[in-house]
Amino acid sequence: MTVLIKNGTIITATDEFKGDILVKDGKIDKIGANLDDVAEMTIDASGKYVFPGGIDQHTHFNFTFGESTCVGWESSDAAVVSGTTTVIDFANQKVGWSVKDSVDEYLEEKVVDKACCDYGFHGVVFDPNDALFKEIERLPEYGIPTIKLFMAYKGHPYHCDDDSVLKALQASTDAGVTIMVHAENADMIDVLQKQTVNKGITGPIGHAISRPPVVEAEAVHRAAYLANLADAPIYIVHVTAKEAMRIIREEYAKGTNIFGETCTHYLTTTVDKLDLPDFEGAKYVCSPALRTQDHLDELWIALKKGWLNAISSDHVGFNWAVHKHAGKDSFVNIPNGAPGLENRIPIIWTEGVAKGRISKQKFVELCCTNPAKINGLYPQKGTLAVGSDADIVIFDPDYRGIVTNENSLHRVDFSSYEGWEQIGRAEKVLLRGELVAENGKYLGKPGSGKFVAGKPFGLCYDLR
Ligand code: DUC
Ligand code: ZN
Ligand code: ZN
Repeated sequence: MTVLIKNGTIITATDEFKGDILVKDGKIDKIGANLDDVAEMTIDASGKYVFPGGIDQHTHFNFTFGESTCVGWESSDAAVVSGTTTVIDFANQKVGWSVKDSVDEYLEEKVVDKACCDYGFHGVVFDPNDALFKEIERLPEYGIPTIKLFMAYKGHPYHCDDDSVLKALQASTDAGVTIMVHAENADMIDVLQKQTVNKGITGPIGHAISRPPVVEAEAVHRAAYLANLADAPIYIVHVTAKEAMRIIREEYAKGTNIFGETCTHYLTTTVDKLDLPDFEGAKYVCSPALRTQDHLDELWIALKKGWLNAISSDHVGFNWAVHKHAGKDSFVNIPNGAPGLENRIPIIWTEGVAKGRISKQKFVELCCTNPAKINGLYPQKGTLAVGSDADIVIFDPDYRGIVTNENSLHRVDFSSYEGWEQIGRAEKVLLRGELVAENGKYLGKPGSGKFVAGKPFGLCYDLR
């Protein structure tokens, strides 16, 4: 299949120019001015921006919290219609299993015949034993160069103590595996949760009260020390607090190989949502907790300055009517996480680019290029270059709409952005040269998404 995209304004992480793109056999074959090749499909992109397919490197399909399991890969068309063509999902290690076997089973049972976008995985440690630390050295052979450990969640099977984080970091260095951590102090949270409940605060706001910024900042600092001791890079997922971000900035300036991302909701949604009446606040229970506006403002600056390196969705599709109500009597039991896979590209464009907080190039860097680098997928993914996969978004900046759950594809019973104005949208989306979405409609075939193997130490590409 050949596709010629004519007259668009091409945006990459570094450039902006008018030009044409020729796609051949799923790859970008040519980029230039006035290309006159004959193609099977020609797309006129006049007045549109043309940028690389988005990479959402932080999603949780089929995530289990307590008794609740959230929506899975059948909803991955929601990524594609919004302009995300690759998703890196967290695949949990099963207790007593290797990461490889856990991922293989997950892939076979939940992913292969459903995926609408290309995909990769981060392992998630559930069973930190010697076999696991040994296995970390082999993960790149399986195309999985990243693994996450939870410093939070005392008493949960996936909680990891410092000894596990340190051993994982030590195992990672020579192998080129990037250790990702959910950085919150588990003991502080445990104490504060009990004290908050004892004071009679059991509604969703208790979640934020028991997870103040210091809980995050302390764990980020500790993670940095552990990484230095192991002489390994470390990646902090979902940074929310300005204090935590400042530690990343300062540690990096001192020479620590520390990187971090934030997420759509931490840039756009404030903690007061947790106080909404009638248990509506439960929709916004995610960890770390939402923050006040001053944190949001500083996170935008951090992105602009390169102190944080990517924007992910941290998508978790728990529904409100059933899953979130597991915590009706105590916020402690509200499943953590919020949907956002379908909103990341349009909301970051709206709130970031259209409102002048970041440039178009920064948008591409944070939502496409850096996630590809971090996960060892660059330059196959995350950029528009000759030889790269033809994952391409043709974006209409003049579109205006209102986000509604009714018009969403994510198969969750609410949208975190209900009623928000949306500026711009993905008019057409190509995945490896195939037109897979147009004006919010998915045109592809579930199961057509392919696994993309990550190369070791994506982070070694210079992110700053
Ligand atoms: N951490 C995540 O990254 N996602 C959902 C819940 C959590 O604690
Ligand atoms: Zn987490
Ligand atoms: Zn997450």
